[in-house]
Amino acid sequence: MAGEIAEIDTKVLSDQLKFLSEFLQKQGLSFLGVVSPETHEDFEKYQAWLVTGNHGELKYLEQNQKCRRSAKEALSSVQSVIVFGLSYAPEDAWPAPAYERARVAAYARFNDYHSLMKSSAQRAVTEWKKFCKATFEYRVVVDTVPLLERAFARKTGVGFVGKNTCFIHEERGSFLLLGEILMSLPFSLKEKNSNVNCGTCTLCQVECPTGALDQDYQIDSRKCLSYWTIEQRGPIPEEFWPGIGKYWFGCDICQLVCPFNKSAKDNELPELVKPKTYPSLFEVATMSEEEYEKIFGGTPLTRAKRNGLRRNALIAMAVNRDPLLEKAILYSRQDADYPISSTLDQIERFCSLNAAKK
Ligand code: B12
Ligand code: SF4
Ligand code: SF4
Repeated sequence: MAGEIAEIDTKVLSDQLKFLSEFLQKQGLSFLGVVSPETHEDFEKYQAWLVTGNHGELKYLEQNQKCRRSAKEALSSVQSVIVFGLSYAPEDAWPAPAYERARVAAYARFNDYHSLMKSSAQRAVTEWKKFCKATFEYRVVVDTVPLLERAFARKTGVGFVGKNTCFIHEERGSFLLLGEILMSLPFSLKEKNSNVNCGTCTLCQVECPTGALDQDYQIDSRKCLSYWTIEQRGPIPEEFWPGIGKYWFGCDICQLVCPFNKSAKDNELPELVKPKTYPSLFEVATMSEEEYEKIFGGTPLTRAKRNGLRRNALIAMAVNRDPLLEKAILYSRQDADYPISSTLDQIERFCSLNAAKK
């Protein structure tokens, strides 16, 4: 097979790439660029970040380091990494209007993006394969293989990594989920650095409610609301509760305040992104296993599991002084597995402290 690949003319390959990008577009995805499988300086930054303990309990970030250094670990024949994205810019504004209840992060308001993006990219490659008639090996990756996805996106040169650590497309902003097609075809690589950057702006650092972005270009996951409300299974320290009153699953604040996302709001969501509406915090806090499956099955919220969502909803209710909180506590006491029981104890303390402050 290697022989067949070598015989394909470079000019032909570059034309082919144009068609592949069109096939991706037809599937609602944007083509960002083609880069090499190695991550070089990004890998060094990642290693330095690990040493500081910024990943907290996310032990999986310590594993599979070789893969984060080179995508060859995921597909040994890989010669090119095709980077694509799915835009999902929400209509949201920040600060949120006073009457608004706690939010779910924008990426989680539609069905799980991993399978959505993976199947769309897979369809694009299948269609393109029929058209180009070349023989090659490939693998579609959306967060399913431990790659440094932002590093590949950055190397395309169509955007940069901001102080909020997100990959920001120069024109489309950062509400862009990333995916890659690892390919054995030797497309000509178009790596470059974007000329655009954050400059003197520090809005994301100032507005982050927990100080997670205090160090330029580095996140302290242990302080990020997204880490606590999505990834962590245990009780959430009370110092982070005010933020959970605004976002009970994930957090978009450091993106909503970013000037590069102002024009991105005009993006049209691709047809495959169908926004969902979720029930009230009371319903989430008191939902049964069956209700959980019915409401949240197939959405990114399952990452936090049923008890993680119940925990988050109870906290958001306590912070926002929801009139149904007492009723929710009564229900929750009857089904108070880890971490609900500790969360209920915390709520008791939190409410009596707040009552004393009045
Ligand atoms: C672990 C993880 C998290 C953790 C840690 C976040 C983090 N910043 O690392 C937590 C739970 C906190 C998290 C939160 C979120 N996440 Co997350 N997360 C991941 C995951 C699985 C791994 C990230 C990782 O390896 N981190 C380690 C750090 C060190 O690496 P890095 O952030 O990729 O940065 C590298 C490069 O950008 C580069 N770099 C950074 N700055 C600079 C500067 C220069 C000059 C150079 C040369 C290089 C460079 O060096 C770094 C090391 O290689 C990725 C998927 C993936 N496989 O990449 C998604 C991913 C990063 N998450 C994503 C999203 C959407 C989010 C949230 C917005 C979700 C939400 N709404 O709540 C928040 C955003 C919080 C934030 N400000 O980052 C998207 C980001 C898309 C984008 N446009 O950037 C990703 C890529 C998933 C995807 N497939 O789309 N996430
Ligand atoms: S997602 Fe929220 S908590 Fe996390 S760094 Fe951004 S603003 Fe801070
Ligand atoms: S808010 Fe400002 S500092 Fe933060 S990522 Fe956007 S441009 Fe950079």
